[in-house]
Amino acid sequence: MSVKNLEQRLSEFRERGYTIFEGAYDAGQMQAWKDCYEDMVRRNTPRDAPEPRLRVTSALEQEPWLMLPAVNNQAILDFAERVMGPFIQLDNLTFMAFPSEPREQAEGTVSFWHRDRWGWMPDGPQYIRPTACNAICYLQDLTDEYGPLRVVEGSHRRAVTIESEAHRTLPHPDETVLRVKAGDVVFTHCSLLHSGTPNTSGKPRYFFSTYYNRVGLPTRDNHKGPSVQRIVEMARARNDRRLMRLFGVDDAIEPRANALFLRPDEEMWDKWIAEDRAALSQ
Ligand SMILES: O=C(O)CCC(=O)C(=O)O
Repeated sequence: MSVKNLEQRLSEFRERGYTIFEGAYDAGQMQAWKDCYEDMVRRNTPRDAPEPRLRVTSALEQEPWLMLPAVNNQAILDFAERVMGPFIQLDNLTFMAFPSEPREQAEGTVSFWHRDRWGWMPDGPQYIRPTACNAICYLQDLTDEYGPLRVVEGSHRRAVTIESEAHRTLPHPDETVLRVKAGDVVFTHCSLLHSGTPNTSGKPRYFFSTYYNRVGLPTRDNHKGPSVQRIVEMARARNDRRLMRLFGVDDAIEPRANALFLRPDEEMWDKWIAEDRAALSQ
């Protein structure tokens, strides 16, 4: 795990719109996820579907104990709270293996440029705290063959536009190409312009996206299913407010949402984070 401290990361994130947690997951954990993928696809695909559904959504409801580490990573949640305050909720966990594409077809293209859900087109250079963040992890080294992640650094604070439909799938003149390692997590601001790259490796390109938004917003994953509710009950038994909040259960939301805002937000966040920690029973 990278030794960067929270403040260093925060200033990097504010500047560039992302930060990388190196080695967030080890080989054993990643292998366990990969081993389960085919079966999750099978369960995720309706009987009458013409093709398997490769994009596994609500992965946590299918495999709660296997997938929980992908959403409840303490280093990433500590940082997310630094960025958005103690309001972090899971919007969606997507687990997917992108199939390989013919090289001739993919040559010189990117997947598609976009900002993420709840993002916006910046209209000034100031840093605005995100309403949502994406924690993206790849389960193999992102070589040129597997398809690196591309970002336009600072595009969460600059009105970087994509001029035409055709430009959506072309490399960007200001892009930075991130050839991250297996198990690294790229944590992005929702307004950072980014794109994947087609996979031409001949093998599946495993990836997951843990998308966090601000508690109170709607979530794409349904957290009311029996498996996720078992996690919530376990969290309740320990009074683990942060874990319960991930699934939309936040007993402190009313006073914190209506806190009068007479002191800097970070000061109030620190106090609330300390309260949440103190409330946790061992
Ligand atoms: O496939 C990739 O590398 C990028 C994924 C992505 O753009 C996203 O999760 O929003």
